[in-house]
This record gives sequence, structure tokens and C-alpha cells, in this order.
Amino acid sequence: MVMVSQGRLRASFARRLSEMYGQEVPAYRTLVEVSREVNDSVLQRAGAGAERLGSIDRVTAERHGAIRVGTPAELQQVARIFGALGMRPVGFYDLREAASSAVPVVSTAFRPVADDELARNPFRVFTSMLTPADPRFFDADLRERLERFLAARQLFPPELLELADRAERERELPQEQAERFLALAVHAFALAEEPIDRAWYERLERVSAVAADIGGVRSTHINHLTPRVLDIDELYRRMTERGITMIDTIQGPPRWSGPDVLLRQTSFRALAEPRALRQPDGGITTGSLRVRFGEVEARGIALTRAGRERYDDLQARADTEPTGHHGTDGGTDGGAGHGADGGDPAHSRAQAVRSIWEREFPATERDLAVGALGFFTYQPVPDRVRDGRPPATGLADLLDHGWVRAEPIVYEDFLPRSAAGIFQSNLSGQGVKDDSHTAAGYDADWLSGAIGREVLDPFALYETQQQRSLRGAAHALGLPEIT
Ligand code: OOG
Ligand code: NI
Repeated sequence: MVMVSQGRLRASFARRLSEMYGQEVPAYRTLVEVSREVNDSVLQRAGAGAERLGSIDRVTAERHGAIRVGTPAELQQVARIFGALGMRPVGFYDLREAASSAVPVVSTAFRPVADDELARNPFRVFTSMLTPADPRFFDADLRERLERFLAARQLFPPELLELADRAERERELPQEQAERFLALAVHAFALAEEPIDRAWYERLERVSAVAADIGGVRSTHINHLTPRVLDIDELYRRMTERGITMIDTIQGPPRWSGPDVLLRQTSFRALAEPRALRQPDGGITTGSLRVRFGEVEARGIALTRAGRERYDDLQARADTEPTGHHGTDGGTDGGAGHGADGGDPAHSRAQAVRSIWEREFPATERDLAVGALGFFTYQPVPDRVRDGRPPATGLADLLDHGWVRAEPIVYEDFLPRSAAGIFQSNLSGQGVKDDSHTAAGYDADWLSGAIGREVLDPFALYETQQQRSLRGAAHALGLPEIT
């Protein structure tokens, strides 16, 4: 019997989801095409250096998607489906706090965690769950109606969940079951054609468009699928040249002369798509909704907690730049949409942020490593000329004298503030958030309990990988440890 491993299931799932999404959302095809073109030019320009943060095969196939569900029970089912694909919940993101408009969700990301699995296919899904118990968004009556509506729907057919459990238990599926599982799973994330109850949808929309997207319909759907690109500024220019209006910023760190760190993302607004609406009199009409959008990202080096604090601090300082746009992140640096117009606020803000970074953020991988601000794996250099002197045990010395080499660990996760920006860029209204109520307390532990699986700490994952390589390098060099 031909068996399909979890890793191959995951790669197939990502590929099929991408095919489905490309058929349904033509602008996504453009985004993928332009990403390929940009990656090709970067490869030509930079050669092997272009693959420092992942092989071109990995980067070309790399996607993240996003879905939104309504209840812990639904989230548990999602965890079973992604568990079948070797993906585990990593990180807790509270978008209620990160967003300035009403985004009543808490989130995690399902992704592979082992480095060989990430190298095989790093597919990840940012997964958000509605927070009906948060009185800042939902009064008792609306909460009750919402919970009743959500309890009565079924997002995933039992056959899909049974196949998922088998794949997770056995870490593979026979070919035929694998086919069935993939077909059912892709279908579960397509946009459903069932008519939408207009009055109910609009009731929720008054609170938040996100609440309506989740709780106003009887199904879930992938709301974007994001390719990875090696030069996001170039991609921004080329998309704009093709007449696609991107949001006015690239979220995350600025474009600058130092190493790529964390995550930079940009997106275009959801396109209006025709949808069947059920009117209060029972008649069906065609309306239009904007629920699926496009996003692209560039990934850099994972930062340690200290590095992340430095990042958050610089972003906060950038907020006080006088030309800052409210609620947006970095501005684009020389994006074609703004031309070379130095008077453009987003443009001059990007300049300002960039100069803060060039003054204050470590400008080399070596300094990120030695300052314990970035995560790396460390390899002993086998052909280093022995000069009779034993290697020191300090990391800086070992790097500077060529005993060990540092390879960056890629950031595999998300940024709450960028995620909030992505949500917000797709809301037409601010929604309503009544801050006179106390927030309902959802946190990482609560989420672990709700899913029935531990939500892993991303920092701990990177740390473990780094420590393992340090121990290996120390052993190879005959050192007790590397400090
Ligand atoms: C998720 C938005 C967050 C990202 O890349 O930060 C996200 C959503 O809109 O459901 O995907
Ligand atoms: Ni995204």
C-alpha cells in the first residue's frame, strides 16, 4: 500500500488550497506570479546569498493562510485537521488589544515545529477565534444569540475529522484516504454558496465586520493565502505598476541596510465578490461582500525576547514621528504609489523610521548573534586552520576567529501589531468597542485549555533549536560549553 506521510499531506494541502484560491480569487494569481518574478530577480542579483533565509524551493512553495472560527469546539476541530498535517498551535495573539478598531478575536498559528518539517514545507495558518464573552463588543442578548447560532452549525463533516484523527495517530494515510482527506479539507475552506441571512449578518457587522464574517454565516473560509517574497519593496512597486492598489504601508520593520529580521507584510484590500443574500421576506438577492483579500510577506531572522523588545521599542518610537499615519506601521519606502515625492507623509515617515533603525539596531548578523538579540544555529568550521591555540569558549571569539559559523533561524511566526493592521485594512467601519466594560480574560493558558492542546511558546522553540546547535558545536570543538 502506498502511504502518504504527514509532511507530504501538508505540502499537498498547501498546493491544492493555492489552486482552489487561485481559481476563485484571480488577484491572488497575480500576486503569486509577481512574487515569482521578484524572487527570480533577487536570485539573479544576489546568487546564493538569496537563499540565506531558506532554499528557493522552500520559499517558492511557502504560504500562510488565515481562517476564523467561532467557538472552542470549532477550534478543537481545526486543531485535529491541522494536527493531521503535522501542524501545532504556536503563539497567542490578542487582536482585541492590538487593533484600534473592533477586532473581537484571539488567535494562534498552526505550523510545523521541527526544522526538517519546516524545511519540507512550512505551511502555516493564522487561526482566529471569536470572543463572544467579551462585553466590550457583545451585550448579553447578542452574545446569547451568537452562541446559539454558532452551536447549531457544523463546519467540518465527521468523515473529514475521522480521517484527520487517523492521520494524526498513524502519522500517515494510505493514498486513497489521503485523497479523500485532502478533497474534504480543501472544500471545508472554500467560500460556501449558501445564502447569507442579511439581517443577522448586518446586526453583527454593526459590532465588527470580523464578527459578521465569523458568526454571520454557517461556514468558514480561507480569507487570504500569502506567498513569500525575497524583496517586498520591489513587489510593492510591481503590483502598483500593474494597477493593484496596495495598502499604504509595509507592516513590520522598515527597509534598511541591516539584516532582515522578523516579518514584513503588505496587502491589498478585499475585492467585492457577489454573494447570495436572504432578505427578511425570504427572497434571495445577490449582494456583494468583501471578505477575501491578498497579502504578501518577507521573512527575516527570528529575534530573542531581548531582540523583540528592542524591535517593539523602535516601533513605538516610530509612532511618535510627527508625519506618522494613524494606525499604520512603517510606510513604504519609495513605493511607486508615492513616487519619489519626499513630501508624502508615508514616505517621509519611512525615511525617519529607517534612520532610527540605522542608528540603533544591530547592523550585522554577527552583532545580533553576539548581543543575544537574534536566534542562530551554530556550526563548527571543520576546515579551520589549527594554529596551535585552543579555541576560546566565548561565542564572540569563536565567531570572530572562525571556529564556528552562524546560520540565521528564520522567523516562522506572526506579529500581533501587523496582524491587527491586516485585519484593519479590510474593515470598512471601525465597529463598536465599549471600553467601559472589563475585557473578558482570554490568554495563552485559556486557549490551550480550550483547544485541549498546549499552545507552544515560539521563543522556547527557537531557543531549543539554538541550544541544541551550541551543544553540538561545543562537543565538536572539544569545549565544555559555549557561552
Ligand atoms: C488574519 C490576519 C493576520 C497576518 O498575516 O498577520 C494575518 C485574518 O485576517 O484573519 O494573517
Ligand atoms: Ni496573513
